[in-house]
Amino acid sequence: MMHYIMEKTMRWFGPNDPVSLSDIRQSGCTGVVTALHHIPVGEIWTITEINKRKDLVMAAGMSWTVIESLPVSEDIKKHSGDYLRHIENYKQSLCNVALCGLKVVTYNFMPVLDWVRTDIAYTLPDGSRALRFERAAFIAFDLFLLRRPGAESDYTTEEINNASRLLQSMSKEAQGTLYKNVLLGLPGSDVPFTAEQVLQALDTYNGIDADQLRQHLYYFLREILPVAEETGLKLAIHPDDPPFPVLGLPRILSTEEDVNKLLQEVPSAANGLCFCTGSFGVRADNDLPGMVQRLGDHIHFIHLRNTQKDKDNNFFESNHLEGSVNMFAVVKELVLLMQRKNISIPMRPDHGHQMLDDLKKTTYPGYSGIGRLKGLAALTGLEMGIVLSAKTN
Ligand code: DNO
Repeated sequence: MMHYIMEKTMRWFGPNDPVSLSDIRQSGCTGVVTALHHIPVGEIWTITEINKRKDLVMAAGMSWTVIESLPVSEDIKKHSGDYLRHIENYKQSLCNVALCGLKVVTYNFMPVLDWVRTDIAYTLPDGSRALRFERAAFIAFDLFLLRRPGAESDYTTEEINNASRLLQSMSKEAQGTLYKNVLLGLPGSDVPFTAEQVLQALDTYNGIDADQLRQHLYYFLREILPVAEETGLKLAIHPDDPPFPVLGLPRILSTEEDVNKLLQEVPSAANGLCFCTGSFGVRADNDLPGMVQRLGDHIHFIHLRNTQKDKDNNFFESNHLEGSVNMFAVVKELVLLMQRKNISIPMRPDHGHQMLDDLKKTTYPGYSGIGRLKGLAALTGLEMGIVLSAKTN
């Protein structure tokens, strides 16, 4: 019997990424996950541009089979402006990437912000740094820095008082850093966004509740899935990160129930998930090993990451094998899934601590080289132990 193992990949942000392809290869990856970030959201990825990127990856001795991400425009999410043209463009991009030999397309349907943390340099006892979400800091941002109209009604009096106390204890500089950190997940956020701009973007979702947003997702998928099916591509939607509503925005992919709704509404083998343990794992009601058992046929790409929660619902990104996610149980189910289906599913260690020499470097938050290498090494060992012990039993 063949023992299938996960295809090891790392995310690469392209030629400007301070982590090089050779760093990624030396980490033990056979594949790279990347995207054409220079192409504006909504426009077509041309065959020339796709092949240019593919050639770079291949010249470094690795393959490119997973895209992260082929972004979905805000217009598509809202059914506004140019959404019909963007959907046609998306279909064309899918045809082009399939022609170039790519297999999996990751995307998300989170309004406005892709991911949210309050601290991107949370120092751990050993001196390394992690990403963190602190609820009181987030509430302080929402109420007192962004000043979102109506935000008070989302929080309890105790939460508001805690947030206010926290803000008062922070220097102006720390408040500025908090403001910047929360908005890092806004695409194109190298440019600082003003509170007015952010409020305006949030305002465009007025009248779009979770049900409406779901309908927009299903519409989009009904349009593009036939193309994915014909070309043999698999679609992998990334869950909400963090998996609960933020800034009054609707969130539609936080739980197993959300995934089930999506799979029932738009049934297709190509309609699947980027199974991100770091995102789903923040909710205690998500049973991750069970989700692998039940949703396995639709897991097309895997992000392995762990988080450590505390009683106040804060969390930080912990070492890959330590934290609230039982990584052994998850990887065991993934191994069983791959063996049952005789396939190898691509995975990447999601994020890593900024540590050792990387403490001196500026990299994309969560995507420094050494921390991810450490995560990959731990996960590879865990997987190998599971595979080998199953073989000898
Ligand atoms: C964050 C990533 C996300 C992910 C997108 C996929 O570290 O996991 O930015 O790439 O949500 O569309």
